[in-house]
Amino acid sequence: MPDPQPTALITGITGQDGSFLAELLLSKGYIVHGVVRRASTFNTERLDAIYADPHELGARLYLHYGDMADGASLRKIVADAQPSEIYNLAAQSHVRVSFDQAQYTADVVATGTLRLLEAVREYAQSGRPVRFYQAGSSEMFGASPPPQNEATPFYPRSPYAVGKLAAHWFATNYREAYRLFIVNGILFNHESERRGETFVTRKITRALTRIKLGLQEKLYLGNLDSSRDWGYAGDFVEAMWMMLQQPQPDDYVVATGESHSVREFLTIAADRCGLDWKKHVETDPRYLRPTEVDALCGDSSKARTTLGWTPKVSFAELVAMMVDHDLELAQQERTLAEAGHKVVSRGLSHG
Ligand code: NAP
Ligand code: G4F
Repeated sequence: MPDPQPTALITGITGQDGSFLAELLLSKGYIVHGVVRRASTFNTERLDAIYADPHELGARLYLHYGDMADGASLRKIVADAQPSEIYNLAAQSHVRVSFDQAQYTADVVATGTLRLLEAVREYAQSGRPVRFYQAGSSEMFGASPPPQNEATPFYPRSPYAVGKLAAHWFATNYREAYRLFIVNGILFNHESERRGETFVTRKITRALTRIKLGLQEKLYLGNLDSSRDWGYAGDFVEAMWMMLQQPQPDDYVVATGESHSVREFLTIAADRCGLDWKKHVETDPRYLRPTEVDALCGDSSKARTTLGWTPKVSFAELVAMMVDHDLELAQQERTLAEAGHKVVSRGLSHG
C-alpha cells in the first residue's frame, strides 16, 4: 500500500543533489524535511526557489538544524519528521580536501552514516515502515579499471572513498542484520549549474566565462588526463527515488556509460566560450591528489533494466548548460564591477 502522505528526510539537502531531490519529491506531493548544518553565512541558497515559510499554509518543506557528527540531533530529527523515506546525501564530498581533512571526512562520511543508521534502526522499531537511500560513489571503485558495475571489486584511492566504502558496508550490514529496506546507490559523477565551484567541471565553466568577460586572467588546474563518466544531476536524483520504489532493496550503479577526460571537458567548454584554453590554463601541483582515480566509466545496465532509468541530458548538453549559466553569472558580476563594486578573486580556491 503506498503511503497516503509520503514524507522524506534528506540529509545534505543544501547540496547540489539535495536541492534537485527536494524539488523532485515536492513535485511528487511529498512532505520534505531537510537537515541543515549551522553556518555563520547562509548555506540554503540552492533551496531559495522552493523554500516557503513553514508558517504559510500549504508549506511542505521543513528544515532542521543537525549534523552528521551529532547522533543525538539525527535521532531527534528522524523521530520528529516521521519519514517514510530517508535519503542520506550529507558528506564532506570533495576528494582532494579529504586528504587534508582525513579524520573529519571519515567521521562525517562513514561514522556519520552509522549514526544515522542507528537512529533509523531505533525509529523502525516503533513499527513505522521506512526506506533508506545511501549515497555511494564511483570513487569506491577507484583503481579498478572500467567499465565498472555492481560486480566490480572496490579499490578506493582517497580518505573520502574509503569513508564511502565503510558507509556502503554499514548500510549493507544494517539491511541484512535488521532486515531494513536500505539501498546503496553507486553514482558516477553528476554535475549541473548548481555544482560546487571547487569541483573541476564548475571550476572550469566559472573560470572560462569570467575570463571571457575580462573578470579573471588565468585558470589553475591539476591533472587533465583523468577521465570521468559525467552525467546531469537532475537525471541522477530520479534514479535515487526509483531505487526506493522497488519491491526489494538492492544496490545499483548509475552512470551514463560515456567517459571524457578533463582536457576534453575543457576543450568543449572553451569552444562554447570562443576561447583557446591553452592561452589561459596553467597547472598547479596543489590540485593534484596523492593517489588519483585515473578512469571511471560506469555500466548501469542493472539500473536501466530493473528501474527503467535512463539519462536524458547528453554530455554536450551538460557542458553547454553549465557554460551558458555561468556566462550569465559573469555578466551580472561585470555589471556590478562597472558600477564600482569590488570583483572577488576566485584564483585561490583550494579545489
Ligand atoms: P555537495 O554539493 O557537496 O553537498 C553535500 C551536502 O552535505 C551539503 O548539503 C553539505 O552542507 C552537507 N554536509 C556536509 N557536511 C555535513 C555535516 N557534517 N553534517 C550535515 N551535513 C553536512 O554534494 P553533492 O554533489 O550534492 O553529493 C550528494 C551526495 O552524493 C554526497 O554524499 C556525495 O558524496 C555523493 N556523491 C556525489 C556525486 C557527484 O558527482 N555529485 C557522485 C557520487 C556520490 P553545506 O551546504 O552546509 O556544506
Ligand atoms: O571534479 P572533481 O573534484 O571530482 P571527483 O574527484 O571525481 O569526485 C566527485 O565525483 C565523485 C563520483 O565519482 C563523488 F563521489 C565526489 O563526491 C565528487 O562529487 O575531480 C574530477 C577530476 C579528478 O581526476 C581531478 O584530479 O578532475 C581532476 N582535476 C584536475 N584539476 C581537478 C582539478 N579537480 C578539481 N576539483 N580541481 C582541479 O583544479
